[in-house]
Amino acid sequence: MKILLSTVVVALALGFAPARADAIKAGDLKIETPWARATPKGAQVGAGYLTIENDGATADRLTGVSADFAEVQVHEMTMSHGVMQMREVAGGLEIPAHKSVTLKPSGYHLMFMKLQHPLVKGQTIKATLTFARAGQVSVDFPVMAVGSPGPGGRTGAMKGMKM
Ligand SMILES: [Cu+2]
Repeated sequence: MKILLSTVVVALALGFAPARADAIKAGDLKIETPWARATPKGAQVGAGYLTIENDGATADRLTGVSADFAEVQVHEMTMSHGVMQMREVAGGLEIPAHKSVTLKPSGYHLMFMKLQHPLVKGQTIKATLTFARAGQVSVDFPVMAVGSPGPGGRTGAMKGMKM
């Protein structure tokens, strides 16, 4: 019975994930599966996630992100004295040559701060990513449910975490 149930849950999770859109390309970079988490009413912050793949032979760097509904920073999660904390990635997020970097819950994320409106499930938000080499890339982030683990359908390590 347990097995049956979890199969149903997985099927549901897959069924509700957005269709995988074509990757956005910018120079050597490929941006895949952007998504954001819905925020409760009155929340000041939200988070966005995506995968950035570098097909080139030279490292690139995500140096900034802007949006018209919030101030945006690139954050990393760190464990300090047994407590998960987040802080801005100093000097931008490196995307090594021939590697991909995934921003996901409990890891790197885009932090939308001073939200001017809540992030509503089913809507899409836009942000512009600036890379040192690839330049500016406009990305649409579909907003998924508050507790959503994202298009991959798994995180596990999120218990009790808000971001
Ligand atoms: Cu953060």
